[in-house]
Amino acid sequence: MYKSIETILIDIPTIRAHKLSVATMSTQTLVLVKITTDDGFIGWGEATTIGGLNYGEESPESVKTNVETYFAPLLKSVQGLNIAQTLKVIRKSINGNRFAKCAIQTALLDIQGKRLGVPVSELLGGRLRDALPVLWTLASGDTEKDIAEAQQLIEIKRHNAFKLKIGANKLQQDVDHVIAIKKALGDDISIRVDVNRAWSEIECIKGIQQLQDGGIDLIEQPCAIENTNALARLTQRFDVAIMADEALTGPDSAYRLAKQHGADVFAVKINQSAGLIEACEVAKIAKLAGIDLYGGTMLEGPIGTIASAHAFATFESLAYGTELFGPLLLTQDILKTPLQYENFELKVPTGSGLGIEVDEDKIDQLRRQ
Ligand code: MUC
Ligand code: MG
Repeated sequence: MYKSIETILIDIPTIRAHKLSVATMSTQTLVLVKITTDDGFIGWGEATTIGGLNYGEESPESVKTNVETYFAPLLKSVQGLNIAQTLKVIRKSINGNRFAKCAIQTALLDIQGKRLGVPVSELLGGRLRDALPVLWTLASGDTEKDIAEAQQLIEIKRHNAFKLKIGANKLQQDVDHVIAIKKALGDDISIRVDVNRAWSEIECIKGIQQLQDGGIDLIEQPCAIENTNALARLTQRFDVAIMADEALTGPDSAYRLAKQHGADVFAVKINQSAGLIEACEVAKIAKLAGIDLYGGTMLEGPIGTIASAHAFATFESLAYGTELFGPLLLTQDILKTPLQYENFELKVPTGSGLGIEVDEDKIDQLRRQ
């Protein structure tokens, strides 16, 4: 069935330093998984982390090692199982490793889509839209540079909503930076912030009050991952929407958060959820609990980004749009035809599988030796 499972690390410089509270990125490492079947199908998957182990508990190197040491032999050992049965074997045999699981599942869905001649979105229940709104993250660390960057992106109709990464500086400095950008860009432009869990609960109360008064639309993961009670209290306290990001690690945590209405919005991510199927389950839990949705990113390259797009295209409502801009932050592409970003949206491919063509020569040039 599965003839080979190859894992490739690629380090690609970013177009500028990308500053988060947990790390400053100047390169992004893509972990590409290529699965080849006996009957000649090839499927691609991808995992990315942010700043090595700064963001989550998997690193590009751990994903590569664990895919090669544990996932690959397991996949080679399953004979005649369908994709659902194969994923069940993986879930049963391997704990954690959500990012590695996502990369493998993406490649299996790519193969299945190609085999059946349908896009991956159709394997996930069917797409409800062919394009997704995409925001841009301003994270140069400099207010004037961020304003100029945003104005240029509005001008060329690439993005009209922006997320600001804060939490690395003193609270008041960060809040003033956000309000200055909001004032410069005006009422028509949606501004959101991502604190990446940097604030204590008391800092959250002080900061969010000012951001709410300043017209900011969304506050992402302001406090610690484990402190879901604080996230729930902030959700009850403020009118501005509070979003869970790092606190969401798949359907189980989504269910626990939803039970206490611990957020107004869920940032759904395929890597954090352990796969596209699980990301769709997170979305379903949110829908049942009356929680809005946002399509998140782990700053994936084109493969993980388009896999996310196939999943998000099936969501009934996507009230806060997506942040599927990962490939645009990178200086090099690994596709033969780049993804299509136009009119503030990303097009979801209509070809079978992921609907993209990977440039293997480019990958060979870029792969880590
Ligand atoms: C995160 O926490 O949302 C997504 C966009 C970005 O700039 O960083 C990521 C991670
Ligand atoms: Mg976030």
